[in-house]
Amino acid sequence: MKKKIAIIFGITGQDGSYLAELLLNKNYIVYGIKRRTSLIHTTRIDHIYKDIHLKTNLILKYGDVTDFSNVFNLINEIKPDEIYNLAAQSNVGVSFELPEYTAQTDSIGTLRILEAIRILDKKRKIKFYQASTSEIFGNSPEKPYNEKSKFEPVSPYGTAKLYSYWMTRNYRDAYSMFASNGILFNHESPRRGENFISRKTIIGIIKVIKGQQKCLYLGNLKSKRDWGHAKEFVYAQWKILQHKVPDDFVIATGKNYSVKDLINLVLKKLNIKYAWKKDKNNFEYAVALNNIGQIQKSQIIVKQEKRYFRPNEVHDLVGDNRKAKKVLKWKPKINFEQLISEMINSDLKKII
Ligand code: NAP
Ligand code: F7E
Repeated sequence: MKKKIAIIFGITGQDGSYLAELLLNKNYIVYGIKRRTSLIHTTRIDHIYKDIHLKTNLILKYGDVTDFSNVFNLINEIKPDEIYNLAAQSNVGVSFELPEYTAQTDSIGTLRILEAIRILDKKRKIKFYQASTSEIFGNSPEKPYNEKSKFEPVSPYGTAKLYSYWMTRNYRDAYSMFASNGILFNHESPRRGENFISRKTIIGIIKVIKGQQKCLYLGNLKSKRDWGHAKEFVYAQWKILQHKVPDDFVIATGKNYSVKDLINLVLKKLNIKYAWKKDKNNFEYAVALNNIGQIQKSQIIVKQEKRYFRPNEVHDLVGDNRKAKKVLKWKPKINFEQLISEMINSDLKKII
């Protein structure tokens, strides 16, 4: 049987690496699109990458979704069965500092891929997956969020992703393209970027124990997120493209926790006794109640710091995954505590 060919835009990212593993296991030929960077950063996929000179099912190509001729030529040359658009400036906080670049990548980047497919694939054979996000719901009032909930994004990232969400639907309706959105809620793993809250907290607290940093500085502790495991969430991405018709799906666990719950769990798992206090500006901080590792009793180990607050915040995200469960037969199995334990164990091995 002819092997399926997939393009992954964003293969060097957290999801791209898990998706590449999944597709290779399913006997796909995978073309991974990576950006040119001054240092090679393929660490998340090095374990599956083989010498290009040998016969391999994983081929890496340079590409950037801000360059239409590049996107067009790649799709024209590779002639894929499936395209996964995971490429994005994916950090919500950073999107306030880089709003235009975020739009170029997260909005117009998607449009470039859709346009290339529209022009090249007259027979409408290519299936397109768009990495949409719970950030498009923003602070919309009715929770848990489902496929019919109102969109009210509150960041340049959420707004840019909403444009891509609608363009994916518009191209599906206008040109009969197989174009689907996965509206994914937060998902983490040992491969999560180091400046997202889960990984930042875990790495930060381990470093405080080892004496490599004095304190972990964070922003808003009150916001709540619906955190799942990236490995399970990329399986949903693949399932969305295997469904008989193109459609949009919320992918979430259905349970949410606050940032403070996350910190409490990490501190507990690392056997640190602590107490939360407030300073005169009402900023919270956690003080150690025991000596452990390099931490001295009474040391401030976690502290809120103004610079890590965002100009606007999504307060409370929780998803309703019933459609994905029913239609795709997708169901998350790994719970929040198991996810955080796996991440802690992985970073304990890395930080010596
Ligand atoms: P990630 O780790 O930040 O990976 C993003 C990928 O996009 C990286 O490979 C990155 O390359 C690439 N990229 C960035 N700008 C690009 C450009 N201009 N051209 C081509 N590639 C570019 O993100 P992730 O967590 O894997 O998420 C995957 C996708 O799902 C993203 O679109 C994200 O917005 C979306 N999403 C994520 C979550 C989540 O909780 N993880 C939830 C909902 C939606 P470099 O390695 O060179 O930076
Ligand atoms: O923040 C708060 C922050 O950056 C979670 C991306 O994958 O999921 C992710 O976006 C919460 C927010 O993820 C710090 O204010 C406090 O309330 O881990 P995060 P995010 O913004 O939810 C969605 C679904 C995506 O689509 C995105 O691509 O934690 N927080 N203090 C902090 N967050 C960070 N990063 N750093 C702090 O110091």
